[in-house]
Amino acid sequence: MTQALNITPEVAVSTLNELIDLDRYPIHDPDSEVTRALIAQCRAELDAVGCCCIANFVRPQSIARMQAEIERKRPDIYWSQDSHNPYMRQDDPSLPEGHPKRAFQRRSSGFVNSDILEEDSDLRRLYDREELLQFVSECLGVTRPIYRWSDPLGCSPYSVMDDGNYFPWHFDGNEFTVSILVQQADKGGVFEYCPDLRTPENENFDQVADVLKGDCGPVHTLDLKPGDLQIFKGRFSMHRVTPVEGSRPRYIALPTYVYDPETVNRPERAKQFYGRAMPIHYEREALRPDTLTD
Ligand SMILES: O=C(O)CCC(=O)C(=O)O
Ligand SMILES: [Fe+2]
Repeated sequence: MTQALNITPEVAVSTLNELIDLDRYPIHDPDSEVTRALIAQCRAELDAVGCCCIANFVRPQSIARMQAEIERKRPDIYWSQDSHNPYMRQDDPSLPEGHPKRAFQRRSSGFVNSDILEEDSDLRRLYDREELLQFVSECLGVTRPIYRWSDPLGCSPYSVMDDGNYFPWHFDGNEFTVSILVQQADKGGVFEYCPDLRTPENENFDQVADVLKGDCGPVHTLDLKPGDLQIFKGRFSMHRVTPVEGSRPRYIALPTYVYDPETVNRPERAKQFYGRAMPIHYEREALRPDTLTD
């Protein structure tokens, strides 16, 4: 944690300023006019399209350090291929064909899991900052506190997609994700999402099925650039990343936040994405954030 006893407020701000462009986005000063206006704008975007984007939020030097960290971690990336329905659950043959729980798409992608981030990783330092948590919480306009996620593998990983990789339509296991693009692919690797396609009360299976069949009606596209910060309600807005093409891979940092700090991914999802399930995933399997399918 940054606000350790021996760190002065000035040092805390200057270390945050190494990561975030505080000149343009002074989130360490939540009451400043600039920050208040920024929060209002993010809330309006989130209300309108379930997602907001802040250009050049993370400094280019910090993005360059994240990119170098991912390159150093290449040998430790967990690469996987799997077929998924949007809920990352197994097939349910009792349901009719055409039900979205029965619609599987092929994924291939890699993760630098959160537990192997380097000690002085810029992503780790960013995720640890109280100021970012508070800022994200304000932007979301939540009425109850949000927390960093307890999932040791999935709480703040880098997602890596090489030539040919695809990340199909799905809902997340956690409520909120902050995405920071670290490197853009030559071609493809575009983030597409359907704002609030389901709510905690309504799975909206019919419209989910339509999107899987190719209905572009509810689909929005986000043109992220390196350093941009996106806040996104991944548990309610179905999303995907289109196939990456070309020799330059797509790298993105995914720090995540939840309402219930105790929940973690189901063991099934932890194995699919991060290569293993740990005791915490089994111990907390029954603890779900809501009654939605995942
Ligand atoms: O790579 C992205 O932009 C999103 C990845 C994603 O949806 C996920 O990891 O759940
Ligand atoms: Fe996701």
